[in-house]
Amino acid sequence: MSKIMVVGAVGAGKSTILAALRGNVKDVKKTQVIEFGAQTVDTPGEYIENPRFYRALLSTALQVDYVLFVQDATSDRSVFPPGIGQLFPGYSVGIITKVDHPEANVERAKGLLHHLALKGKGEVFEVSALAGDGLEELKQRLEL
Ligand SMILES: Nc1nc2c(ncn2[C@@H]2O[C@H](COP(=O)(O)OP(=O)(O)OP(=O)(O)O)[C@@H](O)[C@H]2O)c(=O)[nH]1
Ligand SMILES: [Mg+2]
Repeated sequence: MSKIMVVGAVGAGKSTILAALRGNVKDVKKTQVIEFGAQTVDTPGEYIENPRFYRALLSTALQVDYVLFVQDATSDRSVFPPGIGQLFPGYSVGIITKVDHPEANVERAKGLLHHLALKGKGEVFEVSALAGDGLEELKQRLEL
């Protein structure tokens, strides 16, 4: 069993992905603090959006096997600085979420993740936490 941590913009869908991996997406609330679960670490979007909090994210990442960089497919904005994938300890994986959304643009999201320089094989998964697309594959890949 592995441990995963999610980072990404405010409202990107990080908590909803974790809830979907647990099997229940009801009542997902805005994340206020770093939340430690048995196999998961959820982080508030504000932490990656404000360099002042990078240190907290980096030290927390020491405790996990996989860091999931979450990009909202409906957003044309990246909150990740170039090369950040290499800065984080642990294996990094890109996640494009909300692929079910009518305004989703998966190719644009792929482009936005490109400059992170993800570690390892640079794997990117396309998921919908609400519709369920790609979740089973992600679960298997992350050994959850
Ligand atoms: N259509 C669609 N909406 C989604 C999906 N995942 C999340 N959302 C919506 O996006 C909004 C934000 O989701 P959260 O999971 O709370 O986002 P977050 O990244 O945890 O945000 P912070 O806790 O503020 O950092 C919610 O209204 C979700 O219902 C998805 O796969 N598809
Ligand atoms: Mg959250």
